[in-house]
Amino acid sequence: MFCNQCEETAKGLGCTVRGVCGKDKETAGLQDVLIYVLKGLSARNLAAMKNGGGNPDAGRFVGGCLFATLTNVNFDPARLRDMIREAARIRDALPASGSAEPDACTWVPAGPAAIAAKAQEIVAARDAVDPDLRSLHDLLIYGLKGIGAYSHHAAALGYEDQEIAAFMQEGLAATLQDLTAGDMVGYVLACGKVGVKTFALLDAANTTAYGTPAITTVSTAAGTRPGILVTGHDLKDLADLLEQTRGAGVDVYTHGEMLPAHAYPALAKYDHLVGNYGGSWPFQREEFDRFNGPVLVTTNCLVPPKDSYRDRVYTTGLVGYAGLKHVDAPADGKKDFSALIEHAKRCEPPQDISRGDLITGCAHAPVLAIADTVISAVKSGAVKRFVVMAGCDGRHSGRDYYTRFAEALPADTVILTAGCAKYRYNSLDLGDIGGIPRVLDAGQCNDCYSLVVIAQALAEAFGVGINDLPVSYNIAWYEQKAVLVLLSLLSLGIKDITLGPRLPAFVSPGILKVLVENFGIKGIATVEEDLERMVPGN
Ligand code: SF4
Ligand code: SF3
Repeated sequence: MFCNQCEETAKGLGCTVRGVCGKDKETAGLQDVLIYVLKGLSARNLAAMKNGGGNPDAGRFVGGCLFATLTNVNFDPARLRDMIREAARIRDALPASGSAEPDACTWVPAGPAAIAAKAQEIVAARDAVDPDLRSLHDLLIYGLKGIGAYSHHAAALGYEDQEIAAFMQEGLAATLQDLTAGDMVGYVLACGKVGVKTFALLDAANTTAYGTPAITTVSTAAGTRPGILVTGHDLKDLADLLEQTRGAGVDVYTHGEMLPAHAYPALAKYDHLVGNYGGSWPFQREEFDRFNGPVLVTTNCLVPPKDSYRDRVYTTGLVGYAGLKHVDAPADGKKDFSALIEHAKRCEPPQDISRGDLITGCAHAPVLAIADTVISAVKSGAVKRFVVMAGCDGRHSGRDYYTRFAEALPADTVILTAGCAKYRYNSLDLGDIGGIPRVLDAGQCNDCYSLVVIAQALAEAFGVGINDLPVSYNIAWYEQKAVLVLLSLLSLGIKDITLGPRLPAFVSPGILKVLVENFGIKGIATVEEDLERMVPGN
């Protein structure tokens, strides 16, 4: 196996024996083969669409499969094998696009041995590719995984966009062609642009379905009734579960990336949505243990469970792990959570691990509603600088850097955040500046879109370019959704982003040089050095 797609990749180079995330060799191979067949499917479908035919639903399928290969989503070989078979079936139902079709368009996943051999071949083929070109291929595929994930969330709420669906397929098919590095740079930048479009689509889907978020204080205390813990990013799963648990005598808690759900009126209206339990995904093994009740994992990040709570974990959607219970989506889309709810009733209430109240819901609408206050605070000098500290959390011990950085920020700075990175500092009690919370949490990682909307509105109000605002970027990444966030920020022309805790292993020295020269991307150094650079004269 070879996998280098996340920040925790072995030795900062690549996982070759077993993933640090827990992904084994077989699963890694199946994910590689799935991507390979998706490339062939995409090439065929694009050719068919050019001729007025094609499969209009293929984009949705491709997006879902890309999502399944994202870090910490699907560890289940049986499910991945089914996806490979289905991808080949969809591909083979499309007309062949000529005699010179690439192998990915025609290769047959005949059985486990053929798939394993293909997986080996895919890994070996990487070595033959120029390192810079390979780096661009990786960057594009990982950005596309982000698009696949976010477009899947939007699709769950009935929001789809043909341009986004077509781009996923164009990007996949591009990696089968003999393109130059220049051409691939074009695709990578286009991926960022389509990323912004995908974020906007998901924002529209979430706010239409669940209302405009409001700045909200969320309790982290444990109640006295049995509970269900919902983690991941899928708001629809939470909404459906809340509806099905009405009057059931159990409480529902959010975990990790589900925290911002409390800010949406159509979700907050349920009295039995009582609070947020625990922190970000890396701490789930301890937190799920102490929760005592069932846990519903709707998306990334799933960590291989401990035996002590394994029977209480339910996966759904694209999340998979052999041996865990899975809640399927039937054809009518109505998931049945009754087994999980009955399970909860038999459990003890959660142990209390509270860490004070948390503030969330500082999305573009509520923040722009107080734009006058924000603008006057900047003009008066009460707020000197904003620091965007969005992105992912992770297990890397060096991530305490983000806690120390947040603590060291001067009292006249405001942190703008989104994603699970915030758990490193959202319980620090950094106070407020004239009523503006010093940690403005826009929501999930996809709500980085809100931060962009806020920055654009500020730039317009001050009549300056986006890079001339008093805003610095100190982004933490872990998985491929964050790769898309980064590409999206670059596509908007945002410069001088600091990225940590380590730079991606898949960025070659040559491509890093391009990123540094054109965009001013830097890795983190020490808190003191970075503070001096990002908040000059602090
Ligand atoms: Fe390794 Fe990350 Fe890939 Fe898992 S997702 S195998 S930890 S690089
Ligand atoms: Fe987190 Fe997995 Fe990236 Fe959505 S839940 S930001 S790491």
